[in-house]
Amino acid sequence: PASEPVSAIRLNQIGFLPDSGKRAVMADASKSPLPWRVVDPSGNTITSGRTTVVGDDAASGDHVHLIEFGRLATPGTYRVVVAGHTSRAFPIRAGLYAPLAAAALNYFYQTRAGIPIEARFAGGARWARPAGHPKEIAPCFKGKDERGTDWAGCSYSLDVTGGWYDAGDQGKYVVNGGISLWTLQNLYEREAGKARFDFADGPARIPESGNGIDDLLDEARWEMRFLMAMQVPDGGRARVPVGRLSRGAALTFRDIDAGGMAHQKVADCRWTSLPTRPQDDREDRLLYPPTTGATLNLAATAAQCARNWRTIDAGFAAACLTAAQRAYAAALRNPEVYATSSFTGSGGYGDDDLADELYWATAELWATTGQARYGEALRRMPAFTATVREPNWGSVAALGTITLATAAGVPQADAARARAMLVTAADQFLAEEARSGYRIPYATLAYPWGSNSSILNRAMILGLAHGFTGEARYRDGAVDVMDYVLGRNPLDQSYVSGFGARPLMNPHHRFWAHQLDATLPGPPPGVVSGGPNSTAMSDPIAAAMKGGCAPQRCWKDEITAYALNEVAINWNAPLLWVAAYLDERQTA
Ligand code: 9MR
Repeated sequence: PASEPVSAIRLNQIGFLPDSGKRAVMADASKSPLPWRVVDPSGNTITSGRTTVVGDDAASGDHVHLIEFGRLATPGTYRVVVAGHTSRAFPIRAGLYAPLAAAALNYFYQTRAGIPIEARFAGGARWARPAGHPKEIAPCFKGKDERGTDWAGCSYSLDVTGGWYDAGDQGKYVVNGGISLWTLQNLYEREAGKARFDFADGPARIPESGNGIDDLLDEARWEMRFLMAMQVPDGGRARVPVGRLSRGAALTFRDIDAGGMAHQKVADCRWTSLPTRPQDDREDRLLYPPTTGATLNLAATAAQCARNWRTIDAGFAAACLTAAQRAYAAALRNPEVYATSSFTGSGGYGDDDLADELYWATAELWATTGQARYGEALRRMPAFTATVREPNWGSVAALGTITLATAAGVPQADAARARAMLVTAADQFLAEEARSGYRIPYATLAYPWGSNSSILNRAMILGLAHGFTGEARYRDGAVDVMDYVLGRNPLDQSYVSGFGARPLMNPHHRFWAHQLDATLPGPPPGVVSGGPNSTAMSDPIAAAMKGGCAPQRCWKDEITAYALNEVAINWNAPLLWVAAYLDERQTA
C-alpha cells in the first residue's frame, strides 16, 4: 500500500485515547491564532477553539500553530479543520495501543537467528524464511584488524546459536542486546498480572505460545540464552588491549583470565551487501574479544532474569543467577577491557565509560539477591545520586535506577529515593515540552543516531513517573512522544511500519529489502525507524542532506540511509514498552 500525501495538519495517525491529552500541529505563517474545529463524519462541529501560536521552531523549521482538543473524550471518528485545511479522519477510542504493542513484540520473533521464521507466526508467508545461522559455532577473531593490529584469538569455539539479530545487519551484540533484553524483562516485571495488557501466552504469535508462559518472557528467554552462551568458559584466556583506547594510538596487550567475561559480539567478518537473506550469509562468523562492557550487560540482564523466572522455572532462574554472578566477578577482576571499533563487518558498540554499566549490574544483583555487599557498593557510586538521563546502549544508569525503583526486594527507603530521581527526570523532560515547537519532551537541536529511541526512552521514564505519582501530566507526556513517533512531526511521518497513513516503508534492512528486490518483503508491522539524525549523517543519503535540514527533518525513508532509517532491537524495545504502558487500563 502506498503512503497518502502529506497533510497540513500533523497528528498521531493511529488516533487518540479517550482519556489522554490531544494535540495536533499545523505549520502556518500566520502570526495570529487561527480558528479550528473538530468535526464528526456528518460535518457537525463537536468542539472548537483557536490555535496557540508557538512561532518559529528551530527543531522543525516550521512556524508552529498548536491545536489542543484534550477535553474531547467521546469515542468516535473525527477530523480537525483549520483555516481551510482538513485533517485525515482519526479515531478516539480505548484500546488503541494493543495492536501496536503486539506487533512491536512480534518484531523480536522476526529478528530471531537460528530458527526458521514461520508464516503462521510472522503474519504472512512473505515474512517467512529459513533459519539464519542455524548452527552457529563460532571461533574467535584471529589475525589483523582494520588498523593492522594483531589479535590472538582464543583456544575455544562457542555454540552461540540463537538470539536476535541486532538491526538491519545480522550481527549479534551483547552490548545492545543487554538494554533491549532488559527492556522486555522490565516490562514483564511491571506488567505481569495486570488486567488489561497481557501477552499471556498467545497474542504475540510465537512458537512458544501455548506453553503456559507469558510470551514476553518466552521472547526474552530467546535472547537471554544467547547472552549466556557468549560467556567465556572457566579457564578461558584472552589477550586484550590495555586501558582506554585513544584513537589512532597503537594498542598494547596483556593476557588475562577471561573466564566468566562475555564476548562483545558474534558477527560477520566483512560487511555483507544489501540485501542478504540471513540464510544466504556466507561470511565467516566470529567471536570478537571479551569486554568488560559486554560482561556487565550479561551480569545485569541475567540477574534480572533470575528474579523473573524464580517461580516459573527455578532451574533456568538458577542458571541465570550463576551466569550473572560469574560475570560480575569477572568484570570486577577485569574492569577496564574496552571494545575497539577496528573490526570491519559489524558495529562497534564501544564505550569507554563503564561506571554506569557497573552501577546497573550492581543494582540488578542487589534487587535479586538482597546481599548487603551490592547495596554497599551502590552507595559509593556516583549514579546512585546523579541526575537520571534517558538510557541508551552506552548509557545505562537509568536502567539500574528503574530497577531500584520498581523491583520487589529493594529496601523501601532506597526504592523511594530512586522513584524521586525518576520523577525529577520526568519533570525535566516535561519542562522541555514548552521549548519544543511540536510539544515533545525533548528539546535538543542535536538529534542523535536512533533519536526515536531517545524520545521513546524518555516516554518510558514519564510512564514510570505517572505510575509513581498518579499524575496525568506524565502520561500525557508519554502520549506526546507516541503522537510524535506516529505522525505529529514536520514530515507527517509515522516512523512505525504498518501503523498510520504514512508509515515507515523502506528501512535499512538486509531481508525486509523490497525497495531493492521485489521478491523480498517490506517490514512487517510494528517496526520503528531510528528516526531523524542531525549529528552523525554518515550514510550517502544523510550526507547529501547535511546542513540543509532542520533536525526533525533530517530523515528519509530509504533503505540505504543506514544512519537515518535503520531498525534495531534497542529501538523497538521502548516502542513496545511504551505501547504496552499506554494500553494499561487507567484506574484514576
Ligand atoms: O545505535 C548505534 C549508534 O548509537 C551509533 O552511533 C552507530 C555508529 O556506531 O551505531 C549504531 O548501532 C548500529 C550497530 O553498530 C550495528 N547494527 C546497527 C545499529 C543501528 O544502526
